[in-house]
Amino acid sequence: MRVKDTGGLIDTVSHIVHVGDPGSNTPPTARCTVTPASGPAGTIFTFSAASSTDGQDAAKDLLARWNWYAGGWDTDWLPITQQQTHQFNYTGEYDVRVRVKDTGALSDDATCTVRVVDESNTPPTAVLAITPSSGTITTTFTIDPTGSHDDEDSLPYLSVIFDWTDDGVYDTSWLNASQIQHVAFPNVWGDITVRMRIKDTGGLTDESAQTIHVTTPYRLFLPAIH
Ligand SMILES: [Ca+2]
Ligand SMILES: [Ca+2]
Repeated sequence: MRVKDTGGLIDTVSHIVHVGDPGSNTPPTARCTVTPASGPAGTIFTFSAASSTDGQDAAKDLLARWNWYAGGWDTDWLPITQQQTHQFNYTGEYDVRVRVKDTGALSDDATCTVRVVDESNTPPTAVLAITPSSGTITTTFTIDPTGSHDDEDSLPYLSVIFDWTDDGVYDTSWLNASQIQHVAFPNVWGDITVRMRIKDTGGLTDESAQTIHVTTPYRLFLPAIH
């Protein structure tokens, strides 16, 4: 780097950087663990990257640096065996990032998610109303979650997710709890249990289910067996 002043006088400084062939070195595998995983504001979370591994270097030779929020790194390079503690002042979910570096300067990132909860928060109550309670495969059912309630959050701040056929797999994304859904069941009939999970802004949940009966509108004539 050369610096020139307004009188034209110059000074120069240089730094050598080494660009090496990684050869047979392979990057480490970063791992992040945290205890506890959640707590109220002010909780001291303890983070560790000590379970990170590398194909060439022993754990004592691996270095880690930490990032508590989005943005730049918050620590220098430290031994991975050195635990880190951090507190968060506001409720929410935080993705804490760690970068682990081996002696060959190859690196890997891992993330720990911690949840800072409002301890005074109480869970919502899920209320699911499906009408009609029985119909055919051409019936459009009205799925009404709006009887649900929460002591802290009003209805539009609550989210609901549905498992239409009670197979344990949710079939929607998180939807606004103030929205009424209209759903038909053209491919299944019999007793169908619709399951709904509701979530408040603090992440607390409740569940409700209702069983409806769906028949085919066609008369099925089964063969008689003699
Ligand atoms: Ca390596
Ligand atoms: Ca609540």
